[in-house]
Amino acid sequence: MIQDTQYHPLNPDSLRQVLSDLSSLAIRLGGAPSDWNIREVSDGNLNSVWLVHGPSGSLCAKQSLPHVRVDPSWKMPLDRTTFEAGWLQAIAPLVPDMVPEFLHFDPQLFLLVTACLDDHVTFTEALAKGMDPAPVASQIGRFVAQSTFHTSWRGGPFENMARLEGFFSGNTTLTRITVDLVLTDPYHDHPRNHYHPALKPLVEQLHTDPAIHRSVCHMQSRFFTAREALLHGDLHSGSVMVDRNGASVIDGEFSCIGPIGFDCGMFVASLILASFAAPTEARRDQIRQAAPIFHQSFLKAYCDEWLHSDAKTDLAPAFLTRHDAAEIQRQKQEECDRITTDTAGFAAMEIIRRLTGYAHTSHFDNLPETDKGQKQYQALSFAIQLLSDLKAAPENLFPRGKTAL
Ligand code: SR1
Ligand code: MG
Repeated sequence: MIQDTQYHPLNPDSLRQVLSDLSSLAIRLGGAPSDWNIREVSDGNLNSVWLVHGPSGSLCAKQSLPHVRVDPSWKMPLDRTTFEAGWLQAIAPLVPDMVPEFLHFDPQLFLLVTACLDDHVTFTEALAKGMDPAPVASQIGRFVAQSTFHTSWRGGPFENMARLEGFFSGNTTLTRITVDLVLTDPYHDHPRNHYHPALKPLVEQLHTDPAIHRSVCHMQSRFFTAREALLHGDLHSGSVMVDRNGASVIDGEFSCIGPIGFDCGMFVASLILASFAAPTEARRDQIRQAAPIFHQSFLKAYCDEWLHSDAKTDLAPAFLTRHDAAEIQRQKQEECDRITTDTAGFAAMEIIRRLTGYAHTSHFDNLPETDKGQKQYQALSFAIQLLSDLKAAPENLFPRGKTAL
């Protein structure tokens, strides 16, 4: 049992002291502690984050607070950085070029230290500045495929999965937030919900329409019972840092075991939201096209792993299927279809909660008020259409005729 007794929220002075006592980090930064520039850059909902620069190197320090950072009255246990550290260490060997390097974790201070992604911005910010989203979408498709395949029943012996389940099932604090904020609150009146007044008729539909509630129950059941792989758990565009060389995924504090389509759906939802918020039709189409690009990249990388990975697995081991190419194809198709349907359902729910729940997207922030209402209405209508008919949702989300692939 981890004791919280030595915990205290850090400030730049106390962080400087903590870092100076850790020789490998002090050497990385170089010079004397007084030479280090420590800048607080917390902008997520939950934690404190600092970037530290010294004469010879840099790092990023992230500490849990005993409450939600943006709402100190919302008290919260500290263990989220423990799970973020566990997630980073579990997936870094699988996608080493797509996550920041793990440097240190202090379980008493709940302090996680990683490499600093100097000169990166969030994918949200890059989208707002007009970046072509296709290369990042393609890269994140590979990221989700590689990080989930190798932490799934198919990517290793069942003992690996048992170990991951044992650890990440403990992340009940942040999984509770996902369960409430993403999977439940938007479908009834809840004091945390808020939305643009133009969305009122659609919100009433979300609260009362039996077809929507049936789909919500189905997606909730997928989330709880489809124990497929280790997920990032919060893969929106703010969890992806980009520079001109590519993308790095951060913020794995919501990591949990669940359906692979959950991570896919979170990312696709960010693209769909950004496309509806786009200032011109051309830009809207460009961002919209990145959703099928992500999806195709995911499917290709996932199937490549399936065919070429030499992982020892207890799920359909090669000797059961190697003489029957059609059977392999059938199994792959079935699994890809299931992930794609989950992707569409969870994407719809993520779009809905980012417009009507507690934690909104910033994609629409800079639009004039009337535009904002109108564009959010279009985005929400699209998500409601997806969720109302889950069978048709994959084709509506990734129309075959319109894909650039
Ligand atoms: C109280 S936390 C609200 C949201 O912020 C995080 O980034 C997750 O998306 C969570 O749902
Ligand atoms: Mg985050």
